[in-house]
Amino acid sequence: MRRLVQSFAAVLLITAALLYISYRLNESEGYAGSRTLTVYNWGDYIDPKLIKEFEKETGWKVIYQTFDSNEAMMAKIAQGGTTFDVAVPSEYAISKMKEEGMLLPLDHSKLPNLKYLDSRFLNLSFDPGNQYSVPYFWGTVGIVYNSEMLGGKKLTSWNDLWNKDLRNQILLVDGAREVMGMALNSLHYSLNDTNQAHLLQAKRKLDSLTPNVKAIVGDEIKMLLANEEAAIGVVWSGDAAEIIAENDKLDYVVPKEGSNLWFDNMVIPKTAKNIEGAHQFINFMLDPKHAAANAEYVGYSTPNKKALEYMPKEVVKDQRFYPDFHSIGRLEVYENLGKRMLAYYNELFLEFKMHRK
Ligand code: SPD
Repeated sequence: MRRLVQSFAAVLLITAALLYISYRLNESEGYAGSRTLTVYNWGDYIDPKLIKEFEKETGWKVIYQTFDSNEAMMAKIAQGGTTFDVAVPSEYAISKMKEEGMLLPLDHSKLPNLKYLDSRFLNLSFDPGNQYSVPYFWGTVGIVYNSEMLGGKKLTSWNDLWNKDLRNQILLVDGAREVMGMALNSLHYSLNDTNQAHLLQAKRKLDSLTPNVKAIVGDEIKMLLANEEAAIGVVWSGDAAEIIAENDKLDYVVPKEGSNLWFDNMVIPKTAKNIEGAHQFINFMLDPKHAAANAEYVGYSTPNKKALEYMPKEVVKDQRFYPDFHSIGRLEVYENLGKRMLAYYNELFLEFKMHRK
């Protein structure tokens, strides 16, 4: 009898240990359980203090993972395995994720802080009625440059980048749409162009930029430019704002041929496990004080109108980062060009990256 009790206790102990190990594994892999909320966001795109504050306020434990492109984010969500409760795609990716049934509709009754958003960022064509997504940050793509390193020269155009004097001076953001868009705009084509001859022409033009390109990089682009490792960067506006805050010798311009106006919104993927927590997180980030703290920390432009009241005047009045985008006719929003065309843009961009090696 004693042996039986001992074996039973041993089995119980082993089962408990296995359950604990599996729980910890799931937790570290980001499988949302009943007490956890898994958030999938761009790198360097949140004030970490807000995550702590959210955990304290709601009791959810946040598992936070990052990505560096819409393509990587969509592939990871589609692949399953890890389930995410909140993600932050850009507009064309939202349109694609909707099309592919990857998103859950939002319950607006659980998002009372929606009222603080500027209506310019609501009801946009990629998500009418904001059924699936709510604004997080927005911005443009442009050129950040150090005019002192360029002998006092000012840049105004994409085509300035092809100047032979700029050998090894340019850092490019690692984004297929951004880099292909720059080449297309430099040729006065739309950054949503789907004409194969135009796309090949843009790719050839990119290849001819190679001698001037020092590197194609992710978030480290900010540190490299602020430390004057290169004179020029093709970047998202929020990164430019952060770089300029570190080194005021730099300036930011949206090139005269045209550029991209983008929107990153919060969504709940279809595979989410913690839908209640996901709504709480989204609503928390929409709180004006939280949105202001977040914008000040990451440097990107907030779509939260009320939040602007809590931010320094010189920040929100800076037309480089808070432009009246309706009056800038030359800005275009990326469209969802369909699976095959998006894959083609990626392929051309990858070939350009290979060409540099
Ligand atoms: N480091 C955070 C970068 C987020 C940029 N999102 C911009 C996407 C534009 N399509």
